[in-house]
Amino acid sequence: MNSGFTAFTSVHDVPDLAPLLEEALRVKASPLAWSDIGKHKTLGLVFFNSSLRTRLSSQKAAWNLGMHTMVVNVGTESWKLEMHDGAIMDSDTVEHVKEGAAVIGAYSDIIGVRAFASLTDKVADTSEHTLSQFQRYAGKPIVSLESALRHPLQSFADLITIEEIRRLANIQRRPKVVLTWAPHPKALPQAVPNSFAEWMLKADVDLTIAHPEGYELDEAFTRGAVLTHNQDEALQGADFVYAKNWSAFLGDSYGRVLTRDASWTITAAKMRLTNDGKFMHCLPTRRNVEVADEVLDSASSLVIQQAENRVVAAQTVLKRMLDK
Ligand code: SN0
Repeated sequence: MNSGFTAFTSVHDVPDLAPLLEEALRVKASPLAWSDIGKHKTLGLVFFNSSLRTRLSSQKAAWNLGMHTMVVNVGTESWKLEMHDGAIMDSDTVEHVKEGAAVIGAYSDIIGVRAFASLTDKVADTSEHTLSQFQRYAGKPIVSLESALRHPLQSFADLITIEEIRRLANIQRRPKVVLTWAPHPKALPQAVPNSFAEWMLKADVDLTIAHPEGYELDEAFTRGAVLTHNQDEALQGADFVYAKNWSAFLGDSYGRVLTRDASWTITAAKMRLTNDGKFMHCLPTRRNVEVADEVLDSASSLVIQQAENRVVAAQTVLKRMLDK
């Protein structure tokens, strides 16, 4: 028996991971087996930030279920939304989220929202301000398409990918999964690593997180993982290497780039430290900064499979919401 979702914004919305994972594998095996359940329903997709995989995979997932989709890019092709209650709107924001979200809600049965961390306003970011304003005012179930703190559809797709490889390689023990910080020219959010950690810590794997000093994530997401500043040590025996850049989280360093240390780039030599490990990244990635061509272009890279599984993850979540 499925338990339907009324929201999907974190792993905490999932009562039990194992049946969800099984359901995803069924969806992947027969993507068009439920092509009627979304008939005459509309998925509204709201983007405050750029997207390639999320934008396309959410639409594809909805179409596989018979749903219609509407996409709006806030600020560039819709009015710039005011997010703060009580604001005096005499500047550049044109429409308040109270109306904006309610209108999108009136046109949609389910709403996906992408709203990255600002990386400048830590209070707003850690309270998931944009996502929660949508939850408050849209009046319809919300799916996170990456919020300030999390990217649950990505983490779910990552879990599906790991499970597929685990079965294929017939790994009976708990696989060793290493999440490693990698260098990047820009300050990026912590959402992907937070979320990946949160999902892996609930899954049947052992998680190690490696990052340079100063890049500690919020321990609410990482408690229970092995934490280290030594990447080489972390990579020993790894079955999966998940590389991702993030900016600093702690204290006054919030949102800052503290180092671009190239010795943290994932190279073929680094991969040789692993247990014939597979390379993972959520994409987009900066080639030869986060990860060397030789790794991305090798047979050990799972990045395209992860991206394919974004459709499966989104479709499984939408299916559960429609089942409700
Ligand atoms: C986003 C992030 O959260 O890190 C989305 C990842 C799914 N990534 C970026 O914004 C990359 C931007 C860049 O310039 O490389």
